[in-house]
Amino acid sequence: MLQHLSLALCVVVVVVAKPPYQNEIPNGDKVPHPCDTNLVWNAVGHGNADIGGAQNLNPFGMAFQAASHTWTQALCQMDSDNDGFTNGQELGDPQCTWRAGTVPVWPPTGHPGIDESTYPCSHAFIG
Ligand SMILES: [Ca+2]
Repeated sequence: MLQHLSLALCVVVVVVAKPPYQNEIPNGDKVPHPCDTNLVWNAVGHGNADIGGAQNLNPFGMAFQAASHTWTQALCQMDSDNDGFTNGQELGDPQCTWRAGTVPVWPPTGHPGIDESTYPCSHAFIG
């Protein structure tokens, strides 16, 4: 019984915890899942939609880390996942004018760390 309660609490913590850098990139809490745009990829810089941490960074996460976790012109203009769209275009900041604490002008159009055209959606929810 105690094990079940502990597991349940862990699940609640994972679901409730807000990724720490969501507010440091435009639309960080609205990035669509490449397999289902009704779902949000919460851990934008990571290979798993909902699990962050220092490991399992995707190409955007590595670039964001290299930029000291700051939305810079260079990071905005970079195409981290090589899908033909800049990080700014995918996150709804095509002009690279967004600053932390402001509302982005446009909604996100894709995921900056995942090439949607090659993402294996049959394994999307395994991580
Ligand atoms: Ca993408």
